Amino acid sequence: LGRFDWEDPFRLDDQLTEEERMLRDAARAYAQNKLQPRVIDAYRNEETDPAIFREMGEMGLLGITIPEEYGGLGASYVAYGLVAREVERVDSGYRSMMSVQSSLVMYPIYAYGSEEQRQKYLPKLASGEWIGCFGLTEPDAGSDPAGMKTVAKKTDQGYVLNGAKMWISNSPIADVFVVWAKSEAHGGKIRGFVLDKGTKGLSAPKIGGKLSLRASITGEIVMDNVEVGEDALLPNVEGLKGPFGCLNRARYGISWGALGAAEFCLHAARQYGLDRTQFGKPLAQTQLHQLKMANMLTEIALGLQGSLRVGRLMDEAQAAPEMISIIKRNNCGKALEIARWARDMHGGNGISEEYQVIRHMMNLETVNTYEGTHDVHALILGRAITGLQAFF
Ligand code: TGC
Ligand code: FAD
Repeated sequence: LGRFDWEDPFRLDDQLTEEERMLRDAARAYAQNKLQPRVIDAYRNEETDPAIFREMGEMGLLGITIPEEYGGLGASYVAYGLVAREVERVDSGYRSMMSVQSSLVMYPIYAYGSEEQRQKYLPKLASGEWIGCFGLTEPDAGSDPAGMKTVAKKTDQGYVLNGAKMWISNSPIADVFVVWAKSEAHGGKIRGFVLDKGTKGLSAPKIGGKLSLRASITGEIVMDNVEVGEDALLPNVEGLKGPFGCLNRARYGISWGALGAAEFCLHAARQYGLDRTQFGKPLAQTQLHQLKMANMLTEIALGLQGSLRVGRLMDEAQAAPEMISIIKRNNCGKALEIARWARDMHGGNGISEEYQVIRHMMNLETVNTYEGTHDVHALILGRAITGLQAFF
């Protein structure tokens, strides 16, 4: 008979390589020792510490799938997912900072950029000296990015960009802005541009008052006649497949990350149930408490196996976007449900910052929405199942 470990029900650990386990353990140590002690204050005060990027860079956690010659580790997508899980075990906002930098800024520069752009940006983004952001969403174009209004017009020296991006992670503290715009010189097709902080006409005001993801700063990107040279254009991609190529990777990482948050919630609910006595016995000895934990454990175990499978396929360049929609949608939706259960199982204490489950619950509302909402991923899958598209 095999052994059973409730903390690793399907023996995920056995399915990892030695390098993946080492990276996972390093990320866990960093997250628990350096991020966990500051998260409650950061969340309460809605403060993002830019030093976190430098720390993550030193640990090698930024752009870990990017080849070593550009400052990455050349690690597997499974390793990337494991890191996301450890960081999000502490807070979805910290994982957001890491995954935007890695999948949405370093990846497009690596995959679509010129050699000069790779050399200029990747090492400094990998070390965390520079912070990056990714501007796709606009005030009137969220789920439907094809409806974007940002335009790039050709000039003698390069391009002039006009438009506004909304809900952009990291933007108020960013040095590097990957933005997507309709380029008139390319028949109105969507093209990517890399903008540097300080360029005239470029600003990134903070969006305040978020009740979710408060440890990760979010802002707008305003482009008011931003003039850039030809060298700002990402030369090697055209159309929506540019930003979607990045989103595939970030969505995949989120599928692991959300389950890290869910695991925190299961562990917290278990401990609370063991410590708290009502009606003369620990809550953990009641059938309802156990049923909820069994449901949580089952969803987490199944979700992790799904992410691992898709990660292995990504490493073989065999993953389809629809596979990523399944795991992003499932794992975010289930993690949110698990966090809500955990909040409930903590009773009144569940609403206190001290017990942390409500922070995860609030964060997961964003995680379930960004990178394609729960329903948008259902429509992507519905289209694949029927061949009929129901978006419009
Ligand atoms: P559609 O006709 O489906 O496709 C247009 C072109 O794009 C290609 N494509 C993909 N390529 C690679 N990977 C994918 N996943 C792709 N999906 C589509 C497609 O082949 C086609 O190429 P071509 O060459 O034929 O032109 O486009 P549509 O306009 O009908 O798309 C509809 C829909 C709903 C699927 C899509 O727009 C969508 O996914 N919407 C959700 C938007 C979204 O996810 N936004 C995320 C913004 S970034 C963010 O949230 C960061 S938060 C990060 C953090 O803080 O952690
Ligand atoms: P909408 O598209 O207006 O959707 C509203 C509702 O309508 C949703 O329930 C949706 O599922 C539903 N809906 C939409 N279309 C359909 C349809 N055809 N059929 C049925 N239902 C539909 N974006 C970036 O580009 N970069 C970032 O770094 C970034 N970071 C973010 C950080 C935070 C904290 C948040 C909250 C968002 C971030 N986003 C970012 C934006 C995010 O990707 C969008 O919020 C998301 O794609 C949804 O777009 P929307 O908010 O415009 O909602």
